Amino acid sequence: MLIKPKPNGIDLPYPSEITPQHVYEQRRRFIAQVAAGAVAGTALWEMANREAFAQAAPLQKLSAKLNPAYSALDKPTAFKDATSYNNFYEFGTDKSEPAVNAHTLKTRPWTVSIEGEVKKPMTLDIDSLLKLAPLEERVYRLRCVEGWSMVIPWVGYSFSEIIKKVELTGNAKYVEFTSLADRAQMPGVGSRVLNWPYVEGLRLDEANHPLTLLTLGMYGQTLPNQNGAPVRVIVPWKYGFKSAKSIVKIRFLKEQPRTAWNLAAPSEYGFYSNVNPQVDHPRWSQATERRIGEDGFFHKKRATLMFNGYADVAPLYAGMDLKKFY
Ligand SMILES: Nc1nc2c(c(=O)[nH]1)N[C@H]1C(S)=C(S)[C@@H](COP(=O)(O)O)O[C@H]1N2
Ligand SMILES: [Mo]
Repeated sequence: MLIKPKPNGIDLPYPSEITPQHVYEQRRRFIAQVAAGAVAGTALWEMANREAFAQAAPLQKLSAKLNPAYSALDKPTAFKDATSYNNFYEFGTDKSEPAVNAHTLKTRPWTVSIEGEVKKPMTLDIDSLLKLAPLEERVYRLRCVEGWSMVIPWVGYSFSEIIKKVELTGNAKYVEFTSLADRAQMPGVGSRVLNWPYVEGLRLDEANHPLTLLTLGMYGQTLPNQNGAPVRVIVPWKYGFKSAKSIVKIRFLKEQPRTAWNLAAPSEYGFYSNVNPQVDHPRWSQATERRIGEDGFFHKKRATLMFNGYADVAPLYAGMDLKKFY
């Protein structure tokens, strides 16, 4: 077998090169479940997962043209991994729970209300959002603050298209994204881990940056519920939690919005939350990460890149102390 030099400096072969894919995927899941103390539940969980997909509204094909200028060359994460290892606390705090629980989310009809400092407030349904601008496919890295990452071919268009459409007043300096919080559809909304609804926000220039993606699909189809159907935002140079799922309201504001994670733990989660290997989380290092499906459980982690590798955004933060504005 050919051993290639590794782009991340790891000189051991990836588990994917020494073991057939289905075997190492199985093994990885097994190890994760041993760690979680849930081995006996493996087969049951697999079944529940398949069943949940069968119960959710079927995904629809979306035609989107790949935007190579905005696509990472990294190998995309397997669809199965991207849809079964999720953070979506409205459906439970365990990584496996959203895949099993999110079939109760009703994604049509669905509207997004756009309000605040705009000249043309409007409520758009999903069909209008799908038609608002040409759909592009963009392969983005997404890095969670917990130290793992994935590579996902998203479908959508720059959020700046929305900004153009609603025409801002001169007072708009920030944007706030609000996720649905409906206890009837979302079992996790009964818990007190976060103040519901889930709220996130960006500075206006961040929201206007072409990389910020109004996201309506992934892997050539509409979003699976566990990934934030029917519409979410993806901000690839920030930690995953900035990328709010299942959005029902977008508000343009004069003042910086309070965000759900910042309210929950202000010393741990700031407003900016740019991926930055030099600024540690108070409880762990952010210097390295594990790529889901590639870097095995006992594998040396790969280095995290400044702004998750999206160096284009650096001018947005010129002159700012990124330790202070974490
Ligand atoms: N509404 C809502 N949005 C959310 C979250 C959440 O719990 N609720 N989790 C965030 C976190 S921590 C991450 S890492 C990403 C995960 O997105 P993915 O499951 O599509 O990979 O979604 C983010 N968006
Ligand atoms: Mo995350």
